[in-house]
Amino acid sequence: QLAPLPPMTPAFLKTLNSVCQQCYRDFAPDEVELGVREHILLDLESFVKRQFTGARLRLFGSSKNGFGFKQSDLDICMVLDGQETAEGLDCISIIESLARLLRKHPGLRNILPITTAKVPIVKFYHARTGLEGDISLYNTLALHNTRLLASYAAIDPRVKMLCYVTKVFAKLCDIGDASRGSLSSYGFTLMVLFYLQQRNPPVIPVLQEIYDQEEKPEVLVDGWNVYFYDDLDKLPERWQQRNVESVGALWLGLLQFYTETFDFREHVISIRQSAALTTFNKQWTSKYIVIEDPFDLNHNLGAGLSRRMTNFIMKAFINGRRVFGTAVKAYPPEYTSHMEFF
Ligand code: 3AT
Ligand code: MG
Repeated sequence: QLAPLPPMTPAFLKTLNSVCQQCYRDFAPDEVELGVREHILLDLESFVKRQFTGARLRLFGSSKNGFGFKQSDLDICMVLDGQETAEGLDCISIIESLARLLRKHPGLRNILPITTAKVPIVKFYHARTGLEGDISLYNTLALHNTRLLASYAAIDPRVKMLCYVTKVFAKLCDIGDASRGSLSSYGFTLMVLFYLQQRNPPVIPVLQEIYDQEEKPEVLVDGWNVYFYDDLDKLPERWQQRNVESVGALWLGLLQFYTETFDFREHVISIRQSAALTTFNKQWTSKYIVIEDPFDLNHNLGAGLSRRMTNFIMKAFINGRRVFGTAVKAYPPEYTSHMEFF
């Protein structure tokens, strides 16, 4: 049980709000930086076409979902014209020959094929911009979840701001790197979106539950339904925004939600439906942090977390709640050691 905190003051909330807004301004890439990414993509595509004639490259992840940082990696998916899915393709040998080809590209360094992972990729370093990137094949669900995240980002500016704050928080607390055993950016973004859907009144709707027809349309990709309502111009006819909280209040609310309100043992973090989903229903009771992918319903983003890492993440949230939720000028050092930046 957490100790009660002194009441929040309006002045502190105002400061907190401007810190959150500043975080977005400081870290969001501008038009030029986004253009650079598109430029690299086109250059790589024409280079790859020398050997793979029908190749098409597409950006996904944070270059496209609205929550990118200046230094975020370039997530690229390659598909071949006339080939709908990866079925029948030898992805590993394609990745290996793609790596051999990319080694001849004058602007790239550190080409590294990784063929043992669930999704085989070839990693690269783009020397002129200092950006890292990877190319995967037919990572089609990722293209769709990128589009879903981008739609949520477009509904309300507070979505983006809160996702930036959370990503910065996660990086500073060392809890946001899946390759080192913690949670991916994607996982944290799903946590933010879920919270914004659960807020009363909600800040965002559940796009996968809105449809114009009698029944929910079915758009199958790799066996999963990737349908969601993406006609955002018409969204106001279907869903009215009633939440007027500031980003600062929402950030504090998020820390409170995940430290006080949300029952991790009982419930799944799931952005595809508004009704509660239980860990029991999903048979995902062995993990504490359970995050369901919005499309691949067999995929738990928290599956790779050790007990130790889970504790570390929860402690970061509890510390965050104290730091951002206590209206005093100076914090005792044990609260701030995690987050010198703020
Ligand atoms: P960064 O700004 O790069 O940290 P990101 O959203 O690009 O944030 P990643 O580079 O880790 O995140 O991942 C790129 C995309 O790959 C995001 C999502 O579409 C997909 N993805 C990443 N991790 C998973 C996962 N565990 N399950 C399903 N899709 C994932
Ligand atoms: Mg990325």
